[in-house]
Amino acid sequence: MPTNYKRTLVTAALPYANGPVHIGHLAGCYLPSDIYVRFKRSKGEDVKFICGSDEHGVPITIKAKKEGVTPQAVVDKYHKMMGDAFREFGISFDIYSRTSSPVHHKTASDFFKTLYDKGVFTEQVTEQYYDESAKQFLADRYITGTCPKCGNPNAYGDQCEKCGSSLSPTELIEPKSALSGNKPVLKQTKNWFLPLDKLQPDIRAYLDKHKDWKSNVYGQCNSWLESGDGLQPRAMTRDLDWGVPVPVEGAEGKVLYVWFDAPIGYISATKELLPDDWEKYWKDKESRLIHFIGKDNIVFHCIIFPAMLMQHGEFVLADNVPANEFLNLEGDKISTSRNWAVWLHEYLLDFKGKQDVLRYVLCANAPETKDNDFTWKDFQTKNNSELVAILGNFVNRTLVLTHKFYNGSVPAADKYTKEDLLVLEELASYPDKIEAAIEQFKFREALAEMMNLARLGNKYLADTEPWKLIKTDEERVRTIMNVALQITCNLAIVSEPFLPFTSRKLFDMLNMPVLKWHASKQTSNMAAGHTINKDELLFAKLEDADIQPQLDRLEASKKNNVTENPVEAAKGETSFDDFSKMDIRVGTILEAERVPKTDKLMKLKIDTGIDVRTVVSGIAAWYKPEEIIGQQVSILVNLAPRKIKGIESQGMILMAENNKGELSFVSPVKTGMNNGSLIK
Ligand code: B3M
Ligand code: ZN
Repeated sequence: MPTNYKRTLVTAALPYANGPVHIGHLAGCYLPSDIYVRFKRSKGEDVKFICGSDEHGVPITIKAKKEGVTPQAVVDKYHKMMGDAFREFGISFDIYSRTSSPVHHKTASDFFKTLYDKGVFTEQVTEQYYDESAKQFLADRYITGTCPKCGNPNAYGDQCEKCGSSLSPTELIEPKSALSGNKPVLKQTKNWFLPLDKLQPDIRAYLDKHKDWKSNVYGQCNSWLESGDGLQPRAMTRDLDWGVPVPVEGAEGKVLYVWFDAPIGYISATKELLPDDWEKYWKDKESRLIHFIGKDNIVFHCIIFPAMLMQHGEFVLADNVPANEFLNLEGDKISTSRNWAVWLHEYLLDFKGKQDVLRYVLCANAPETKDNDFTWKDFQTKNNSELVAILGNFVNRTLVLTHKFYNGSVPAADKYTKEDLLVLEELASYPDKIEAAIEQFKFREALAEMMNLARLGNKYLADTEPWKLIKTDEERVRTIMNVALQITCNLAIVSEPFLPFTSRKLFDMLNMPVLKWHASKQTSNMAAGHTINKDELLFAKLEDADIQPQLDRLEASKKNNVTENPVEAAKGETSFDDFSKMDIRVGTILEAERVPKTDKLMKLKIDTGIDVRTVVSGIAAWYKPEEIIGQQVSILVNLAPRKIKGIESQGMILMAENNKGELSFVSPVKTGMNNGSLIK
């Protein structure tokens, strides 16, 4: 970490305004960034915390189409919802802006123009998929198909979510338009590319200066640079109508690539926050830029955005990008479409006033070095046996006894014993331990140290037993309670970055002003004679009945989503005439045998009512020959004959296939449908 910086600009990834915020978002980047910023503020450092909604890109337009509303309506709705959720959870952005703002459009547009005028971009005419019925080019997520790497049938044009490969639309097997379900055609279009291949040496040099980054981040960057042919030129414009218009001639109907404009959103939001002062955070060499993100955003923040900034020339580059891995929920990947998530706005309804409990559990389980799991059982346990039993218990005992013995007035410490001195020494050592962990982005460790301080307090009370001693050595109890109150006060200070609501309550109960970080290195913040306020419980025990509704809700989501694979998109329109050309009949299987040397194929003899014919069908994995003799099936009888494994197949049996790939005959459900009955 550089020591000679004067100010820090902290950004948290701009979430797409296409859905509410869930615990994965919070744990991935908003909570760690908030802890970091709150800590810096407590230290009295100059820090600004920037975020906002990412309101462009295909995720937004797809959502709009699904909901039958305009993209603007989508982003308006979710921008407000996300901003509210962050605020409720104490995520203390200095600004929560949005990329549809005029400041941003101008900033992003100017940025592009600067690079364009410098001749940074290469113009390339490429073939892109085009949906003829929707009359639209199909960027990124508008196109789906089978992943060439892992065979996932629902991969997107830019990425396969199953195996994580980054893809280009033309790599997809059997591409399909997400708009119409039709097979798209290739059509020529001109776009502007950032020549990352040529910029690779500069990016290499930049990364080499940051070997101190988290190993998951540095490692991922390295593999981008070193695998295959290294970096490739990447289009920075798209043929879409939602986004920042490309500000050059001949670019009508094109907008900036969302990953070009979104990170510039950090700059725009800083401008909006500090119209006269923003440049010092972005252009002064003594400013430190830190991006908090999730692991799926690493390449954009560590390679593409820095490359853009370098080409522009005026801006500082990120000094660190502490990306987290993913948080799972009850052993399963969080999924918006399967409603497998804990939504912040719903949590607030069920656990009113318990924002800090979720902050605590998410930080304690933060996916800092590997994917991690959130479970409701663990949530309950951490609440009951850590927050209630350790932190809450220590504070409560201290405050209750202070009221009981001294009417709420802080007793003076008289003579310290050796034991007291050791405790005070240890008390003073915590801030540095916590600080060191936070500065290394090890928030779990920092939180654990904070809790260890509460443990120290508990142990001190358990060892000294002031509630017993009060009968025999009142003098000694004064000192003990003084020490316990000093620990409580310092807990209020060091817990603030993690548990801001609890910290505020603690300061209120102690009747103290909010103290800054440096005070936590002292052991005499509570002056003798100072009167504390009435105590209240910091945390309440959670019963099984409190978390059961959450488990039930997840169980219901599971039932609604029997399979992970969504049902295939509808096919394009067809005409009745086309459909009527198919001659589909009820037939009965007379004979069945497996085709030798194949896994799947069966040779069937079928009575179609018209004739008896041979059909080869790929059902051997699902049916045994002896089971299906006499079975009624549907058969397309006018399909042109085809040779399969040397056997002429004269028709096709209709099968239902579910999204697990299991097959079933489609048979009449009523008896009396004689062979040759028309299916229409
Ligand atoms: N909106 C992706 C995401 O929400 C994207 C981040 C932009 S950060 C500049 O994961
Ligand atoms: Zn894949």
